[in-house]
Amino acid sequence: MMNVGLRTVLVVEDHEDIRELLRLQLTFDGLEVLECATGEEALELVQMHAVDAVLLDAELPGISGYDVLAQLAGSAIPVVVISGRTTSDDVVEAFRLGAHDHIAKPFRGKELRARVTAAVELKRRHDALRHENLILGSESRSDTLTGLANRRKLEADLQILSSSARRHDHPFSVALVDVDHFKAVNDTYGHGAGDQALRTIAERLEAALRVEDVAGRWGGEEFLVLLPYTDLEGAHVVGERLRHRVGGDPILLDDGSLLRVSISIGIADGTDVGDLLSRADAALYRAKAAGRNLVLA
Ligand code: GH3
Ligand code: MG
Ligand code: MG
Ligand code: MG
Repeated sequence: MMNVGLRTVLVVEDHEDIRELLRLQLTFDGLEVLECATGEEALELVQMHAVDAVLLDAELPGISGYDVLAQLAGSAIPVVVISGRTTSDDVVEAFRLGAHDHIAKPFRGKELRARVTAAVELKRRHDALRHENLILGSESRSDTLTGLANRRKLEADLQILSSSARRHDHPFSVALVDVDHFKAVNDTYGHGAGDQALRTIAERLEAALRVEDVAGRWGGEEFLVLLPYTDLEGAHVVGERLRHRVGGDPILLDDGSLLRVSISIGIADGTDVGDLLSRADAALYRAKAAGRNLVLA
């Protein structure tokens, strides 16, 4: 996704000789150069290629450099305007339209290269930051073992879904899922196999749900499932489906052994988050006490 190799500059200049000069300057610094003679072509090229900066002639036939600039504003591609019009008003207008920099014609090669390189560097830092934010964003919401929503994400979704259900008067339920005798799995097969089993259980839970449902890891070997538009009766149906999907087929472990697991589920409906969770927890406790592998409200 990120272009970490060659950096690409798009040169937009209608005079062929000047375009040639600009290209030579930029390739000198190891930049990859795309070129075109009109603003129309420029707008097409930035759609088709990963462009890191645009060197844009202000005076173009057809749509003007300033129009191109205005259309690129907000695209995160820095634009360096190069222009024979060098009054303060022209320069100010370029910056007002979102130019990153302005170079007067005739240009000095070394200065031109420094300015374009600075624009490319800005884009590189922007990409790196965006990449970091994407990773941080998903890491702070997902559980590293199973890839499901983590507790923080579940708590946030619980607030959103329950208040939406309250406002629109829709039913809302949760299912608290706990793996039965999971300590024995670790004790018998080792912690690595236990982790593998949790990943498979998570996959099976997710696969058994509707897209609008949210399944997450509440902690340890406990999962919480949020069921929007679902009353207690519906939650019971979902709970039974989860119980069958998770416990139906044995889990194939890396060492070739087959592991059978079962889950107990406590369900509750309502829109008061604290009350909902404590009732689901109490129901789960009763399911355990009643012999496990059960769904109880
Ligand atoms: P039950 O719920 O049926 O009462 O029995 P249990 O054995 O599942 O309950 P308990 O709460 O005593 O133990 C839960 C076990 O889950 C403890 C721990 O070994 C295991 N566990 C919790 N988190 C993880 C994890 O991330 N990886 C692995 N491998 N095991 C975990
Ligand atoms: Mg021109
Ligand atoms: Mg537990
Ligand atoms: Mg358990």
